[in-house]
Amino acid sequence: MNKKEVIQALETIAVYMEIKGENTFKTSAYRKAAQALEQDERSLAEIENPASLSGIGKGTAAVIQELRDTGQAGVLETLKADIPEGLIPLLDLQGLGGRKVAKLYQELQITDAASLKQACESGHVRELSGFGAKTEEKILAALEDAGSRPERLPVAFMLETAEMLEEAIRGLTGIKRWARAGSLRRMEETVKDLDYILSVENTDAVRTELQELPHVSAVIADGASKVSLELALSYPVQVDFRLTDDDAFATTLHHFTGSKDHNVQIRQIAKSRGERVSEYGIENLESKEVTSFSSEEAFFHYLGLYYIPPEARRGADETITYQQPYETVERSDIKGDLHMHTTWSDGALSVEEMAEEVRSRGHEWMAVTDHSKFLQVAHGLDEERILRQIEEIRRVNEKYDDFTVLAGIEMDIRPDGTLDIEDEVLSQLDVVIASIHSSFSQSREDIMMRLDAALQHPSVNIIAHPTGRLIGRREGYDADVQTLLEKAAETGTALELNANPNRLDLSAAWLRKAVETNTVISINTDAHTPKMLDHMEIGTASAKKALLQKEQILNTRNIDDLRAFLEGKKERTER
Ligand code: DGT
Ligand code: CA
Ligand code: CA
Ligand code: ZN
Repeated sequence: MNKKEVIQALETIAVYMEIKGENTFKTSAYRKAAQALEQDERSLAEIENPASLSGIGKGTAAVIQELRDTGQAGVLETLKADIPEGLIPLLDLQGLGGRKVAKLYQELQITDAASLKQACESGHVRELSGFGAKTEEKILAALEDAGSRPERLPVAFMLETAEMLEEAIRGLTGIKRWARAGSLRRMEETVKDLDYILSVENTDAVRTELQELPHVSAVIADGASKVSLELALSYPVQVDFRLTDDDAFATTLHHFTGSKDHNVQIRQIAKSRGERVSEYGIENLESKEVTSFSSEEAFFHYLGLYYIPPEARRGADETITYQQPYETVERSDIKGDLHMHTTWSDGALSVEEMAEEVRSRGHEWMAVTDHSKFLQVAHGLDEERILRQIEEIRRVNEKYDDFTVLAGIEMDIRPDGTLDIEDEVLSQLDVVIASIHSSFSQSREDIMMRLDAALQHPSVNIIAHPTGRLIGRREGYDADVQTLLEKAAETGTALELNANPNRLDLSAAWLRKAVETNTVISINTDAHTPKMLDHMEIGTASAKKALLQKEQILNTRNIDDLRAFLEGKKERTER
């Protein structure tokens, strides 16, 4: 386990103990230990003896070591076994936390969503001290929300589901080739159901095998060309498998990749040539002859088009763009990542460990951009700690001659429009990211005033997550994105394409506008853990959807060109 995971486990232990009714002395020992770890700038590997930290006693130190070395802890496992399973999801309900759930369990013997609902409806919950009629109402509303599946789920959730499923698909026999299709292949922000195309020889055998996949809770359809299943996960998820012979694989894949609007355009192109496209191939309407294709690429070529990446099949202008050779951006064009966190704020690894992780992904440069002091929950850095961190970053950077570690900060733009860090310190950093993490409900005017303060500042290079949304969960703040795009271009500031699949702002539609305004885009993972560095793949897919080209994307530059961009803003403002 890395530091972030250990801190989470310690907090979970505290909550579970609270639910069980253990005394506050015990629970607060775990909370204190979590805090002590959080406050320390070193990663877990670097803290040899956790008991040496103030706030960590012998007992909790042993638990930390156990978690670090084995990924598990005896106390936590025992607690999990003791607590009714149904209570755990209640902890995530809006308005409920450890203390409230503990009370519900201990005083009303509530053990799951059903018993909670019943207690609310019969008015028992409002009688508990610290609860009231309003709380009761809110709990009922939250229970309702949690029970129903939204029609479309965030791509982050569906990607995880798909990866789990594909692990199993790879183990199936009798499949010649297979591919993702539908909205997930197109990397839409939200996805309704999963689609796969399978090239099979013996349909019957595969049909049976599919129904034995893990988590299958219902068979919705079971035919010779289509098997639809329902998986029971934290939400029910439908998966459509199209079974085809190998000759029709490419056209079936194209057909069921969509989008619907893209397919309409393709059909029109064929029609104008006296042909008809179907999932089985392209039919000449006169001779009735059907041509099949070995790949989607061959299919597009036949229609006079270059290969259109699935992400770009929006039914916008892609069938015009791809009449000529056209290059968007590929993962292999990406040379670095400018937004990530370390144990100095709320990240999982130290500067040095993070550098190793980024370098092992084939990158040439990176920037460490921890939070600034306004973000107290993330243990943000003040001026003094920034200066110390710069020294640390320079030390790590010295180790490499093929890799550059830049010193940066993710600085808060405070609610009143002031910037969180003094100019004198900002000017010593290589990269400054500015972002809004507070007062999201301000008027558009106030939000734009805040963003403008950052745009106009000579040291600010990037505005991070420029809308602040969380897909499926939170709308974000009210920014005038068009103006933001224009002003960013004017001032030599880049806007972030946040690669985290829960965020993905800017959206594809706005990125497409960025082509017109000629705004530089920085694809940033905003990684807090090493695994999150892999979100670069998702960010790149998002850029592809908008048909962005290499030149517009900061990450495709080599270190010298990157530095030229970063320093360009200072020079421009000094003129
Ligand atoms: P969603 O709503 O996130 O599942 O989006 P898609 O695009 O995956 O939609 P889906 O699963 O209904 O269908 C997959 C693709 O199949 C869709 O993009 C277009 C294509 N398609 C071709 N013919 C049909 C049809 O008759 N019905 C539907 N629903 N899709 C079709
Ligand atoms: Ca679908
Ligand atoms: Ca489908
Ligand atoms: Zn960040």
